[in-house]
Parts: sequence; C-alpha cells; structure tokens
Amino acid sequence: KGQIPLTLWFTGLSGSGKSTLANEVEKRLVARGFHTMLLDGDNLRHGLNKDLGFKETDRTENVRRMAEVSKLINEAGLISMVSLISPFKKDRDDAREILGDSYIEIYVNTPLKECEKRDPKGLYKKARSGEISKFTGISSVYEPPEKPHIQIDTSKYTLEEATDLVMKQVLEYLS
Ligand code: GGZ
Repeated sequence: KGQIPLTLWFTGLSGSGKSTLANEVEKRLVARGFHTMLLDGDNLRHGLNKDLGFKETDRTENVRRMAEVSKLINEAGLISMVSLISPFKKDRDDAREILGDSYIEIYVNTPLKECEKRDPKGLYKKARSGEISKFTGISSVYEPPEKPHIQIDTSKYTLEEATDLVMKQVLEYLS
C-alpha cells in the first residue's frame, strides 16, 4: 500500500466502542507523525447530515456521503477515520468502491448483549420500549462484515489493549 492515505472505516453497533477506539487510534497515529481527520457519524448528523434520519435510504446516503468526504480527505493526503454504524453490506461495498485500495474495514464486533448493557445514552432502553423505532440491533438489521481487514471485540480487552491490537494491524497496512 505504501503511500496511499488510508480510510480506516469503523463499523459496528451503537455502543460497540467504534468512536472511542477511533479516537485512541487517531491519537497514536498523530503521535507517530501521521496527519488524520476523524468523521464521526453521530457528530456529522448535527451538521452536514442533519437532513438524514435512520430509515434505510437515509443510512445509505449517510454512508455514501461519508465515503465521498473520506475520498477528499485522502486526496488531501490525510488518513481518514470514519466511525459509522454503516449497517448494510451493500452500502459498505459501495464505500469500498468509492475509496478503492484506501478502504480498510475495521469491524468492532462487540456483542449486542454487551452494547445493550453499556447503553451509554439510554438508547437501547428506549428502543426496547418502542420510544425509538428502527434502532440498529433491536428493530433494524446490522449485517456483519464477512471479510473485514481487522476486527475487534472491545468487551474482551481494556481500551489500551484494543488500541494496541488495532494499531499493530493498521501499521502493517501503512508500511
Ligand atoms: C441507530 C441511532 C438511532 C437508530 C439514534 N439506530 O451510539 P450513538 O447513538 O452515539 O451513535 C448512534 C448514531 C448512529 O448514527 P450513524 O450515522 O453511525 O448510523 S448509520 O451508519 O446507520 O447511518 C446512536 C444514534 O445515532 N442513533 N437513533 N434508530 N443509531
């Protein structure tokens, strides 16, 4: 891969640890002198993507836009880090199509049970009671990646261990 700036695409359930992990990996990359930019689904939904909700076509558009923005970031020479549930295989395949060899899929495969136990924003509780509809893992599907470049179950490791494991593999793609 050598010089191609990568897109590190973190996919997984709400509460799986995507954003936390992406943030830690970013800190490590910056410490090594890499230039990075992080796109967080939840944050971007307040601005660029504020017209989008959670129905299927909106999620598809969300993923498409993030892939296109990520391409621009890569073209500017930066490593792009994307943290997005991106639940549909077809949409991730389209992102891979847009980004080509830069696309590195990192599946944060923390089990639903653990994500629901964490429930940092109380969204699973609301999804169970029906207060939130079409919630990923509860009332909307998550299609697991079949051949991710990297995968990590954050329930099995401390944050530091998980970051070490992901970094080790990311550095191989960067070398
Ligand atoms: C999934 C939802 C939903 C529904 C609100 N389904 O863990 P969070 O809270 O902070 O991040 C989740 C975020 C999901 O946005 P994405 O842009 O990553 O999703 S997708 O890739 O599917 O387009 C979650 C919150 O928004 N959230 N309602 N119904 N997550």
